[in-house]
Amino acid sequence: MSSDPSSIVEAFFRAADQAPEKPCILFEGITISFLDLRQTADRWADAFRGRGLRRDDRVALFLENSPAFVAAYLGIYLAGGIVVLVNTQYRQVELRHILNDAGVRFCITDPSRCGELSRVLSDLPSLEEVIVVGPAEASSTEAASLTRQQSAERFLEGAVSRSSELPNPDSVALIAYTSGTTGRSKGAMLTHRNLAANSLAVTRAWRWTSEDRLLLTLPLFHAHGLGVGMHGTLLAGSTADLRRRFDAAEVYDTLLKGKTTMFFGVPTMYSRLLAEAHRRNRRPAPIRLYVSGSAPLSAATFAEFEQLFGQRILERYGMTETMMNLTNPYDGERRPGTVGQPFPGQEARIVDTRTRQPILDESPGEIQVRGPHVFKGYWRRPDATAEAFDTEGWFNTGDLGWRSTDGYYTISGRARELIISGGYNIYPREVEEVLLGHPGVAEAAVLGMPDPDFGEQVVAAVVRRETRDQPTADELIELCRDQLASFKKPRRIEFVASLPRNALGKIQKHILREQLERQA
Ligand code: MLC
Ligand code: AMP
Repeated sequence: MSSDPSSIVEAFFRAADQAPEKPCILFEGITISFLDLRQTADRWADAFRGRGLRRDDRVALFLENSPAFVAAYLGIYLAGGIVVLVNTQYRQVELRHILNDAGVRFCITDPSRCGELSRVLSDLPSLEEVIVVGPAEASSTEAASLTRQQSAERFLEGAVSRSSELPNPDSVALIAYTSGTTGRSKGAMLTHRNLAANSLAVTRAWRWTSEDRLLLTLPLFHAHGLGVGMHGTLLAGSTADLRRRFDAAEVYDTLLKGKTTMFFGVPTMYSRLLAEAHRRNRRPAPIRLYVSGSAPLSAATFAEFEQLFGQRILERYGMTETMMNLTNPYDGERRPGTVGQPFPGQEARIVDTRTRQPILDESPGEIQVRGPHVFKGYWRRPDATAEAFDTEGWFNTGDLGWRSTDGYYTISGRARELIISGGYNIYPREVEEVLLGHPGVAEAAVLGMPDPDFGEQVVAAVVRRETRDQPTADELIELCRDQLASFKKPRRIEFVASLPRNALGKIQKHILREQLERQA
């Protein structure tokens, strides 16, 4: 028996050697075999080497889902580079921070994102070249606003598919930005070994085989779509039916066709699939596995899904720094409201939030995790890295929860201020800073309130200055949309006379929450 692969690239090569002609990605009527993907990835690597990419240089993927995303992703690894993932909804504030903080040399993007990039290009001294993936005509018009750009076609011209060395397992593979509780978001560094170890644990736990066909509508720029969906596909040698984005009606139609064996989604996707089921009179036949994660799945959604789709969703819990941590069992009881137990080869425990000592089952505390999947630290942030780890290598997740006597973990809240809307994370501070940038805003506080579609929604309480041109709610929402990803904009803005503060002047968000609930 061969040893476990120590990188996703190695796992992918094994799968490609074993079944080169097997479909790896299905996308908009095109079938990409494992061999096709390997050859294109090799060409990306060759092109990067030809452009002088050095080991550990950072390359950003600011790109929609497509086979090119996956080929470029693997190509960067093969050329020895580090991938920086960028949410395609990010706008100037996030782009400026991430691309500069990571010191990105190359950025791969789509034509429709060139406009946003051109707004910040002059503030990105390390960025040498933007590579635009897409139809040549679209690329040339949209990209005209960018000076340092060329099309992917030109970039790959003359590049050949020569073999490359496998990545060093302990080198950083990926920088994924997360957790900006204080100040700006931090880059979590995951090594090739971290990614492979986690994907192995996931594929084993969920009995993923080369026979599976995953319907993949999650964005590839986050842990869920990439680390779970795409890595699992490459490692298991299975097939991903990849979509540009999630659309409930399309997903429903695909499920009706009966070829899908797995679907992974955030809870918003499941509640939209339920709404779709109510509009239809046919139900899809059960598939092998439905998985939910990235945000809490309500017991009501779990129950209704079981009733209408005849299946119990498997809920699991993960985060950018660690990929997947806890999972309900494949064979045993999938218990609603819980996230199950550690994946094979990984550990978890609950500690007291003050003493950081392990505590008894059924008592609430902070979840800590440990294992080969846990990241190496935050990029150029030794202070934050030191703070994130406890003694003996336990990582403090910042999530609160408890463990039942029979070993099931339940997440009960978060130790850090974080809003999760439709599976996307929003740090209140980031939105508050943009609001405070308006000359008519004296004070701002942002918090998450319940939302029927997204789980939580962004709500802002704003104290206006006594000026003549006082901003309206719409103007402030527009300001946020202009500076930040649109999903971070407040859905509701309440103008208040003052914010509740304690004796030390700190805003008391729990009191504010009660006020806003009364006003809603
Ligand atoms: C989109 N919009 C959102 C939103 N998604 N608003 C709040 N929260 C969200 N999650 C807004 C857009 O800004 C836009 O606003 C409008 O909705 C329509 O945009 P859209 O792109 O058409 O939205 P839609 O397709 O409906 O997107 C919903 C969604 C998407 C649920 C399909 O949000 C999504 O793919 N979420 C998955 C996120 C994910 O992969 N998370 C995993 C992170 S990893 P306007 O005003 O501009 O029109 C992680 C670790 C782990 O957490 O455990 O997995
Ligand atoms: P991110 O930083 O984007 O990786 O988001 C990770 C966070 O999402 C975790 O720290 C949790 O707070 C949350 N999360 C992920 N999965 C679940 C889940 N199944 N239930 C509740 N929260 C979850």
